[in-house]
Amino acid sequence: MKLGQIKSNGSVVAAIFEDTTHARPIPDYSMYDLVIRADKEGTDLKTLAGRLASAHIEVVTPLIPIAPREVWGAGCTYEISSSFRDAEHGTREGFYRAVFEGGRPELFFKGTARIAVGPGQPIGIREDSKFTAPEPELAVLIGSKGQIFGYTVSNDVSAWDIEKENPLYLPQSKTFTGCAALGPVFVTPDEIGDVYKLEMTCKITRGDKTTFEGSTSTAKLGRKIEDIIGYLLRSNQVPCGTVLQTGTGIIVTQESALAPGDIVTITIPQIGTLSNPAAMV
Ligand code: DO4
Ligand code: MG
Repeated sequence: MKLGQIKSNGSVVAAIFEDTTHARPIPDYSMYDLVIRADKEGTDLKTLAGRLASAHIEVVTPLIPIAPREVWGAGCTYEISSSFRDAEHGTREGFYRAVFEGGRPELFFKGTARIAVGPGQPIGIREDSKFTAPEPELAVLIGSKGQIFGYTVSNDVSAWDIEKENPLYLPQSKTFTGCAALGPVFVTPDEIGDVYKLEMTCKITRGDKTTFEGSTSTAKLGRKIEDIIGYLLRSNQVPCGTVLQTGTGIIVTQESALAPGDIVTITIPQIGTLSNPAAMV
């Protein structure tokens, strides 16, 4: 099942998507309300949504699929992310590789719903960054016990030049207005298939010019998603409705540093396409 949020009768409500532009609203429930109820009752999200959804189908535009309580990022989960950073940042040799290979994953806090945007909404370029990059990532929506409610496409927008200046600046490179894009929908675990066999593509366009094209597969993800969630939850009771971005396997070039008006389009065919314009924040 594909679940997200739409505007229906003037309110933002959860909805079951039949295809990219048609959905059945779930009146009186936001996506957050829905997962909170599924979490409390221990109900399967798909069964609950199916029970509460209207029979009628509306023509819709997908909004951000949840107002996330928290957004977290995992880093250096793909070899290319750690080797790029070791080469680029001139850090002690193997600094990032040690994280890719280590038992403990890199985890960082992106923010709350305040910093998150949905399909079509602007992602941020910091005014003090000259190299802000999209990081296309598979993301998971989790409950209070770390159970996975769904998978979505995400963008861990990052100011790479600030991170490069000094790794201790990582929080500033990762957290700012519009630093996390999510959507268009969550796909429930029963429908996603093998999460370690998802192809992902990213394209950046500037007017009619393509400034970057790249792809990866979650087959290259160096960790099990459940293990990353396990570390996230260690002595850290993240709330139901938290989104975890699982790391990037696509590294853009310096020439494709985001400029205002660029459009970043990320696709995972089993989930959909997330497209966002970039804007100064
Ligand atoms: O270590 C820096 C951040 C890494 C990251 O965000 C990623 O690999 O996706
Ligand atoms: Mg990332």
